[in-house]
Amino acid sequence: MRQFHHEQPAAGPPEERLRAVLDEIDRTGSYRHTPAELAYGAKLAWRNAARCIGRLYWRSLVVRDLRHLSTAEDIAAECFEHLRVAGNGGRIRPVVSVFAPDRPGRPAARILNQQLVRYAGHRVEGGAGGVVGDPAGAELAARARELGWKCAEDRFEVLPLLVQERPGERPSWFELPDDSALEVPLGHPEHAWFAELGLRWYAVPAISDMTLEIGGVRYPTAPFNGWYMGTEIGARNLADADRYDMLGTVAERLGLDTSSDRTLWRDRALVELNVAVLHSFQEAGVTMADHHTESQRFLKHVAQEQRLGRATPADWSWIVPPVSGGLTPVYHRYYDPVDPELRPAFVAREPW
Ligand code: HEM
Ligand code: NRG
Repeated sequence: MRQFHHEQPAAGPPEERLRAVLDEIDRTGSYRHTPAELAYGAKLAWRNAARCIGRLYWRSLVVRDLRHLSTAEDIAAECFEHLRVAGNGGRIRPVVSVFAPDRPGRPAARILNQQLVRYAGHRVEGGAGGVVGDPAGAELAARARELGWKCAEDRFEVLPLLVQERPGERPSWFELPDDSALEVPLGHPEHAWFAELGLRWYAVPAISDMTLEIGGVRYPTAPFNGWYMGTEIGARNLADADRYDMLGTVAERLGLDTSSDRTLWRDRALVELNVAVLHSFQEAGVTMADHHTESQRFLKHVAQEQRLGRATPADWSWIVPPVSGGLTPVYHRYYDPVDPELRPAFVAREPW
């Protein structure tokens, strides 16, 4: 509360509001943020996110105040609207949708998905004992199937949204409407065969499994999104051996010598995969940052904050991109130390 009043001088001195908050806590065990406190708190939680390279634009976060909604149906409907507002036809806007908070003795509903849009994974019997689709979406797909979801077992099948209103209760599931999950088919600017691989990815990374904590109030249902940095898809989601594991296939189509690690066939395939991701999002008119640009923006943010007399805690191992680390300026320095107690923050959600 003091930080809000300090950074937003128009709100006046904090004392009167602090007294009212303490009084409300005495009477009810908690307190309600004003819309301005909620909006600023959410922006501060982004500014404080030590693992996030995208923080330059923290002031522009669109905060949707949906605290009056707590049923699974209402939450699902507004999550789909979140994706439309954020997707914005490709010009992606950073958005957070804040639903009802936990109250004393009365936890709020939770979204069980890691992200609002994610692909299902299906374990296939026999053979290599592998997974069709995204292994990171296998657990949720299994849960959705138990609840009656029928899946086509495609490689890129968008998972339904699972919302649980109370601990131990059967979650409700909701198929995403077609117009809510914008997707981009992947092709390569020079290799026509790349499109035949049938790869695609969704436009909006919207994390839905973190709790937004502001001034001691916990909002466990507060999905947020920005835009993708290409490497998240090209160097991790499609490349990791425990995700889509595409490097072998890409190297083979490129005709690379895969007989030894020393030919750097993985590295060469990785670059072309990342070229394809950036090229395809651009062609589709969907916002995406490359790791060089986003690194420069981040250091601009650090410098700007320093001029304002503020630290920018950052976790080097998350900030440095997973390809070409040393080519980006974020690699060549250290950052202010991370304090896990810093608030407001997006925190990993504890199981209930
Ligand atoms: C993490 C980029 C917007 C909060 C990350 C990561 C990247 C990134 C690359 C690391 C992810 C990983 O390695 O898996 C961006 C970009 C944005 C953006 C390019 C464009 C605007 C946002 C927004 C918020 C946010 C709007 C919240 C309001 C976070 C948090 C993490 C994170 C909390 C850590 C997630 C975790 O611990 O798993 N971001 N971000 N980011 N970002 Fe951002
Ligand atoms: N690496 C994850 C997404 C993590 C958050 N990244 C963002 N966040 N860009 C993935 O799906 O690849 N964001 O809010 O923009």
